[in-house]
Amino acid sequence: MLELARGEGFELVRFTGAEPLTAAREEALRAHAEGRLDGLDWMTNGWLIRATDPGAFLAGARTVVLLALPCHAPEPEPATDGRSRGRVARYARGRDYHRVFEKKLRQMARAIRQELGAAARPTVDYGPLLERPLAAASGMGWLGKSSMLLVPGVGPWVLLGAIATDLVIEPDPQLAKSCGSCTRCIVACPTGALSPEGYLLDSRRCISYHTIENRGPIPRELRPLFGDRVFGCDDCLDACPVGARRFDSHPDFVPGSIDDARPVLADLIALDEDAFTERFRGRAIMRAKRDGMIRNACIALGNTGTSEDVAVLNAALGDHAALVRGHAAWALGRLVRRLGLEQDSAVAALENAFTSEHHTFAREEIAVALAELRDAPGGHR
Ligand code: B12
Ligand code: SF4
Ligand code: SF4
Repeated sequence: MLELARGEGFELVRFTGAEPLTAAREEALRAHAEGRLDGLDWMTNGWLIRATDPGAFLAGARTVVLLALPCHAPEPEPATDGRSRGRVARYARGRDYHRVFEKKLRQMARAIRQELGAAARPTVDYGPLLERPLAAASGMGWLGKSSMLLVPGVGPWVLLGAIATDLVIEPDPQLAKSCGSCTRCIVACPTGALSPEGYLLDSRRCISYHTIENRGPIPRELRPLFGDRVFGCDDCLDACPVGARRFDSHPDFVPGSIDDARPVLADLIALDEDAFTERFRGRAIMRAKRDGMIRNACIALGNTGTSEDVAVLNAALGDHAALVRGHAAWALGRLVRRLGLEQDSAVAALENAFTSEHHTFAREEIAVALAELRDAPGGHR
């Protein structure tokens, strides 16, 4: 099995038994009951129960093979063009890891069936299998206070896949490691999404959840905390002292250019549906969909843009998606107030947009943006 895995380029491989993960199940059901998984609608109690039982994933399963690929590529050289740029989480800067894993796992599973005559079922991410507690049970790493699996020598910078099989393979021992008194990830989280003692993540406050999974409006009070992030968030990973970067990133996760890691926000906002698909085909960013990604770009411009970006947000007020128009209104108000820019033209643009706006959400956002501009120092009442 190790040879098969190595043949597919997996250096990190561990085995665990296929018994139900009772402690993880209890924790996951508690997370669900307390609303910490709100918005992840497919994660029903039934899904979580199946996802903590490898035997439900593959009838007769005896072993789960855990496989990891490192995803910590160095930051590309900073751009010198002075344009406002967003930030994409490291795991999403290269090829879509689902595709990278799928090909390798499918080939491994086929070899297990054909060469070893055993049953095998692979998965990456979408499950139903909770990969972090399984990987912790296999001794691949331990569960950190950031809720990430931390792997000695690599820290949280790994992506996981798994294959359940009915082969009996000696399980690897769990690691006797913990975070100790460290709390860096909890302190670093911009939105307080991690519980004060750590280990518990609240999706409702997590930038990663909102920028990737949330299809609707971003809660207004969270938007200023997003900074320049347009897809995912790495703050609790970046803060983690574990990992001496022993493994280089898998080459497929290395960004091809600065635009893969730090896209120009105005360019994102200009993408229509076809151009979005053209640009992000084969990339994890497709998950956010065009409207979600442009929404994120508007927020990032509001938080970090310059006076040159006012025109970009003015144009976004006329976007075909109400989700984008509403966030563009918020972002325009925030940009103008943050930079102390002359407000009359922004007020005029918002008033103009309001007269032709019929969508409730977008109307409300324009009205709030106008009210905040009028209340701001130098604003007109
Ligand atoms: C849904 C999901 C998310 C949701 C998180 C929802 C949530 N509240 O946890 C969102 C969209 C926010 C998200 C964000 C991210 N994700 Co994600 N995500 C998943 C997914 C699909 C399911 C994880 C999940 O929510 N399970 C339910 C929760 C309750 O359980 P859990 O976290 O899996 O396991 C916990 C419990 O079982 C508990 N537990 C287990 N045993 C015990 C015992 C005791 C006693 C106790 C107290 C607790 C306990 O501890 C575990 C950790 O908290 C997995 C893939 C998969 N199929 O597992 C990827 C996955 C976890 N994500 C991954 C990644 C890379 C990320 C991001 C880094 C992406 C980014 N850069 O933006 C962030 C990191 C955020 C963070 N700090 O965790 C990787 C993690 C790799 C790793 N090294 O850990 C995974 C494994 C995907 C993959 N195939 O590689 N993600
Ligand atoms: S991904 Fe970002 S927002 Fe989510 S828990 Fe980590 S630091 Fe907090
Ligand atoms: S930052 Fe510290 S507490 Fe958080 S996961 Fe890493 S080692 Fe654990």
